[in-house]
Amino acid sequence: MFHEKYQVLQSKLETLLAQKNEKSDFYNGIFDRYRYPVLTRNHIPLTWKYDLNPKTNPYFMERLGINAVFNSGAILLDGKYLLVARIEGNDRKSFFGVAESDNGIDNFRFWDYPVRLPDTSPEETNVYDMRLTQHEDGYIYGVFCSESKDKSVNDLSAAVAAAGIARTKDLKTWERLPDLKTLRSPQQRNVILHPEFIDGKYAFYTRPMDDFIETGSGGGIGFGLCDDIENAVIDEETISSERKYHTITEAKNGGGAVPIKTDKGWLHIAHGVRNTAAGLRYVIYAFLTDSVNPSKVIAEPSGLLLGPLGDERIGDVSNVVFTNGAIVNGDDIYLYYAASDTRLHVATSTIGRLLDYVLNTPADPLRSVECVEQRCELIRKNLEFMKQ
Ligand code: BGC
Ligand code: BMA
Repeated sequence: MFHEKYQVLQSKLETLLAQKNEKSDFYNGIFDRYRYPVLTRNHIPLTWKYDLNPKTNPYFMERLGINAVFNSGAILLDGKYLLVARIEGNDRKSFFGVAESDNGIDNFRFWDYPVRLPDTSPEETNVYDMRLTQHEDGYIYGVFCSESKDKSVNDLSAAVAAAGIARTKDLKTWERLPDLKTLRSPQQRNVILHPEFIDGKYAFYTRPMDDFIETGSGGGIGFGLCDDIENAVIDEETISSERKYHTITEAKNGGGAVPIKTDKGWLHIAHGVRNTAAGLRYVIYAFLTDSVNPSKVIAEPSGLLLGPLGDERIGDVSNVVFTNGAIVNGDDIYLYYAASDTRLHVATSTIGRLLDYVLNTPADPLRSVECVEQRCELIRKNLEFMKQ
């Protein structure tokens, strides 16, 4: 019985891992969506969940269940598409696991063991949302959220979010560096290391916030420089893409994938959050910054690039899409985005398309009356064009 059960589950897993993905019929000309998620809780190896010895597990029970696989860092390494996914156990603690595919859209398979980050802080309770930066100094950096209990207040749920930094060359052996210190912001989440030196310094996109959830006075996606990555301290954070009233970024925004270098500037794929009666709604948006000064926004299209659609809307934290990784291969872009903190999807596009999108989608005029004018102008041009 035990052996049979194992065979059934293992062959189900192999079928899932061998499943070919295909483009869905979603169309907007900007990117393609795919029929199947690339990673789910069902992609986790059985060895991570079951005790496979019938003597110690006579009922063939899950001993350590997995609840969700989602927000994932991404990198192309030696021709392989590698994702460092956020995996959440049934115990609510997140950790990282590397999944590998040959083509970036299907057959992602987890390596034998999850990532073991050096344990450098007894206070750290949870880690999640790693951004992988292939830096010009030769290392791959993983910058992630490191969460601890806030013991300064008498509230069981009070927490502190900081940016943890680890580095590696192969995603197997990781060296942990001290967390990023931002002297003017008490909390940090969604921090990304820029891939190149700026003025000879390491450059980080930050997300200044006053509180664990609320950004408070934090005006948007921040940017700051530091001299020493082994003791990273940022004094001043300037604001790059701003939060704005009555837009998709009203409540918060934050970096997503590591910015992509193009001949027109740095392409950013980030997230924006607004509040609703049903809780926070997370969407993905894009903008372009200056080639020389990557914090200076030079184009920011109106509204969302990708929002939760259909089944994507439903999950542990519904009405959320979130990205923390993309892979560029030639002109092709693979954007990994998670739906509702539950599973991971891919969307594909090209640098050419996304540059056309950021440069030619009009900016948000911020008021209904002007949005109508903007749309009427499009309609007028179309009707005129169709008459010809
Ligand atoms: C969760 C994150 C979430 C954050 C803010 C953390 O405890 O693990 O998924 O983004 O709280 O709500
Ligand atoms: C955040 C993120 C994500 C998550 C999102 C929605 O603040 O850092 O981990 O996907 O909330 O819960």
